[in-house]
Amino acid sequence: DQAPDPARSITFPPDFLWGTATASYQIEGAVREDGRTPSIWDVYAHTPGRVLGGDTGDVADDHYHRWAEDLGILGDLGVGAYRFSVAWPRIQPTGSGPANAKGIDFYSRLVDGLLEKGIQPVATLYHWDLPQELEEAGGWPARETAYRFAEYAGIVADALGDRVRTWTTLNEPWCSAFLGYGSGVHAPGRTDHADALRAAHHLNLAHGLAVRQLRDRLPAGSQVSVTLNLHQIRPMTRSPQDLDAARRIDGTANRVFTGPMLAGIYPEDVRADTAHLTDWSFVREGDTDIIQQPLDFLGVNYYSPTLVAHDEGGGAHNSDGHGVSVHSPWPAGEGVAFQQAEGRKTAMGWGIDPTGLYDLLQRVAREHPGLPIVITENGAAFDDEVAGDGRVDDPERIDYLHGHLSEVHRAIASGVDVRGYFLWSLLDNFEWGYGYSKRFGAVYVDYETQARIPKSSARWYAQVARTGALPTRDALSR
Ligand code: PNW
Repeated sequence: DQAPDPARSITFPPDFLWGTATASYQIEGAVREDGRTPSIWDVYAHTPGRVLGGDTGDVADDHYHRWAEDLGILGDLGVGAYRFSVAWPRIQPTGSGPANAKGIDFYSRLVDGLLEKGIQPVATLYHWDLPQELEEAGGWPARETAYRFAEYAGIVADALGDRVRTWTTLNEPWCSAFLGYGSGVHAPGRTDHADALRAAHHLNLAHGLAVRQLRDRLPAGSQVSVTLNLHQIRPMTRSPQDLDAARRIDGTANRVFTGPMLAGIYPEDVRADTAHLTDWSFVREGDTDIIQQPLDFLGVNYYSPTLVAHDEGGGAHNSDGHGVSVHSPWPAGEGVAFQQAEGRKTAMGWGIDPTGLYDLLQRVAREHPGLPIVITENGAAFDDEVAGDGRVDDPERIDYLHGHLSEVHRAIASGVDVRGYFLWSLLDNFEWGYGYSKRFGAVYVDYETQARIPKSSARWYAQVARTGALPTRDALSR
């Protein structure tokens, strides 16, 4: 590769961390091996009608067996970091008790392999694969699950803490609570808004308890974080009704997590907007002190903005903010209509708007000064195909990444402390309710042969990661 022409590129800070991300259930397969028990996603995916095409994570990318090959691909990409998640049912098959050594061994090998290649491991403790046994004991609406999670966090910290420097407790607790227990489009597929709010609180509590466990066990200099899919909410107009719709959605999308985690409070308006569902007595004295733990950075996942308007009809619009579902995930969503953006969309139907990422970063920096940010996921699904010559050309993905990275750069230039960026995802994988129909990878996976084919976006991203420089749009089109 040629050195970037400074006139035709914008440069990121020299210590900016470039990475890619995956999650255990989406790539590993090997669901019955080495003592692993079913998670809520195994049960959900095996329930007819839940996942598109009846797809399951039984085999996925077979990464559990092909991890060494996948490390080779990561090495070729030249990224400085790799974000993966640890499958709780591999570590504690019943959701409590002693560690399963074979489960630990898998992640231990993976971490050693990353370090050998000079790639920094970034471990997420929970990317949605709750041991089914814990769901049967009540799942996240049950307080006990938070204590079980803290115990599990301690086990993983003891096993990997000597080598993993960067930790994330939860990935996107909004999805776990409101898609899992509210709209039911994610596992375990329950649909009760009061339960979803209880789940949100117990996920918050689990985070706080786990941070304490990590701080007690990890060596000094370790970094501890949480990843939120903060919604960049855009009211359709500045009318008081649209602004109020945006405020209410912001409450259960964002502030029900950032409030207790970063400020030690549940916002009054969120409690008031959901008072018809619950009296919030599940929040016990002292809980918010546990939840509010100092963090080394905030992980932010961003894909698309959320456009909301007051709905004149007053009826609940059943949407997840990106697509339509039968039950609404929004406990305070009565009278709110979700709109689709004009213009280009990804294969998920999500509008492409890189300025949403800029606005979101500005908001986090304004409301939480001094808290560094890492973009732990950003990326897009497109209808990638293998051409006759065996190549996968994905110019739309390059354009998507280019647009979003330009906005990250603009945010950094304006003073926002963004420390890193992780492309979702390294590999095409099991895209939850959409099964294998949506491809987010920089690397194409042939699900018949398990062949990995780096897409043109992988080569493009490798150059960006290696040089720390983003070609200008002008250079991109030449
Ligand atoms: C995130 N929504 O999921 C997850 O962290 C990844 O595992 C996933 O593959 C990726 O984004 C792409 O979807 C989300 O409905 C799923 O708002 C659904 C929503 C948001 C994020």
